[in-house]
Amino acid sequence: MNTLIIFKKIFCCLLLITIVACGGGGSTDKSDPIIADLDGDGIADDVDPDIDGDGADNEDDLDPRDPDVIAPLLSTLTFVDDNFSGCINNAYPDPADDVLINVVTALDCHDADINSIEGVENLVFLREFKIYNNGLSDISWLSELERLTLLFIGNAEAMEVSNIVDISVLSSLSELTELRISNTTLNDMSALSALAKLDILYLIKNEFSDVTPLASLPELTQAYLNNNKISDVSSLANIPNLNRLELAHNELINTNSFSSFSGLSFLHLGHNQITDLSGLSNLTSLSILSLKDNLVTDISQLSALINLILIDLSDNQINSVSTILSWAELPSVLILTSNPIPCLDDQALITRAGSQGSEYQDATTTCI
Ligand SMILES: [Ca+2]
Ligand SMILES: [Ca+2]
Repeated sequence: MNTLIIFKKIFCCLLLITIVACGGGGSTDKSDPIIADLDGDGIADDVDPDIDGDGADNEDDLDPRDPDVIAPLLSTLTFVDDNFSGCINNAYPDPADDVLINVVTALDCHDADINSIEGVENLVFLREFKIYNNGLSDISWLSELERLTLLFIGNAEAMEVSNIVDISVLSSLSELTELRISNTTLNDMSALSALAKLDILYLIKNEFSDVTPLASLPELTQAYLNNNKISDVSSLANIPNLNRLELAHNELINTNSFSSFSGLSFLHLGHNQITDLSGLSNLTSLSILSLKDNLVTDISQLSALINLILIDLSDNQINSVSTILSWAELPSVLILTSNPIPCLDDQALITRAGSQGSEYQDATTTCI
């Protein structure tokens, strides 16, 4: 056989193998769901930050699998409240340089005389929304904002009470990590039980009494529940990382619910009707404790709380401070104003605070 023909046959064979290998390999990649690569950039979909290759990352893409869809222009949306519209325009001020709504990720529209947030449901990329101190009553427009991680609603304490009476929409905002609801007449927080990522919660000045919905929030570290109608927080004892708990101006009459809160470092129980501190005796992680304005007479149960940096016991009926005098060192700040303690002990504390360089707010005007 002619050597040229043999050479041609071998060459064709090799070429065919190459075509089959390359072509076959490519089509296998695209049809195999395990290594699907929609935009063919060599990065598999499950690890590709921009699956459709349209330049918008998946989390900023209204349809991460359609290269023809990213997000509508902000100028195509309408908002019924001119003041809300004005706040958005102030935040994204150049209408000529129109923006896609995927850049509208944070809005601070507090104190802006806004009565309706209708239209916000289209700002689906919103992650942080501050809309407190306005005239809102209907917050159901938040239901589509699944990316929200931070939300402030309600009014400041000094303002009129908020008209918001229905917060059921919040149960769908499962990405929330920080939520503030203040100065409302709300008394049912059950919508919050679904917010499994909630870390910081302010519910100041409302009418809540039952806090059990918070028991299912494993990430909660800070709860500010001042100015409500709470008398029992025992349901919160199993929240693993709860570190700061504020319950000033509530309806607590004892400290029994606190005996299991061993991880707390900050506890504010001021302005309640507490007489007995026995529930605090093993909270040895506490560094800041306020019992201001209660009905405490005996503080001997605090003897083990040697890690306290600040303790406010002002405006109580404390008649003995021997527990505090037995500590090797005073807290950095000790407040005993307006208590009937022995004047000799008051003087002793003044002297010790002076020598230790700590702050002592004395009981000189009320000591006996
Ligand atoms: Ca890809
Ligand atoms: Ca994309």
